[in-house]
Amino acid sequence: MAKQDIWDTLGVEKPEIFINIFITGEHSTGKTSLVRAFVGQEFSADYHRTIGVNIFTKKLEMDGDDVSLACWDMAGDERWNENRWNELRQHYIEGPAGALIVGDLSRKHTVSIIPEFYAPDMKEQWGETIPILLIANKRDLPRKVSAEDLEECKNVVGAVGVMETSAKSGDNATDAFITLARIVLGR
Ligand SMILES: Nc1nc2c(ncn2[C@@H]2O[C@H](COP(=O)(O)OP(=O)(O)OP(=O)(O)O)[C@@H](O)[C@H]2O)c(=O)[nH]1
Ligand SMILES: [Mg+2]
Repeated sequence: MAKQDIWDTLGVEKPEIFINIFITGEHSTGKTSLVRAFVGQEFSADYHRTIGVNIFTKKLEMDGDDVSLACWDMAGDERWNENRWNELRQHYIEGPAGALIVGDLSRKHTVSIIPEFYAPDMKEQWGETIPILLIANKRDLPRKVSAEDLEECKNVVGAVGVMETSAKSGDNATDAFITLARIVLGR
């Protein structure tokens, strides 16, 4: 397949301000559910694991400007595919302006694996300076990860911040994307 960019793929004209955001993290942490909440789709309790990557776009108004966000929702299971980023690069040229790395507050290993794998992987592939916002999702469930653990994770990773969210209740779900967009745009 020839190289193309996302706007060709979507059949729309490239907007003036647009941002690519990558969403990664272990499988079943709620990445797709968060993006769905952000773009206004209903929460679903069913789990349909993402295969490869899904791209969702959403237009925001920010300080009087139209900003389009392209959210690249990665599959957690793709962690095992060493070639995953190369496969993505073959079809899409631009990398992310920022990343949400998502852990699940009810499953501790999904947070501890962020400094072990997801954050270094993101930096190695796409650059040390890409702002990473840590997301601790499923705050509606009994938590297995303390606020102190999250803060430590944030410091080790050098993340720009950490937010607790619930895609189920909608708590902070949209704010997570807007916060990262504001950081990326310096607004
Ligand atoms: N209670 C609760 N469940 C959630 C929340 N977010 C997602 N879930 C559930 O967790 C499961 C996995 O959600 P997904 O959004 O598919 O997770 P994912 O990270 O995209 O998973 P992969 O695509 O496999 O990487 C689904 O059953 C969701 O309904 C949340 O905030 N609270
Ligand atoms: Mg998914």
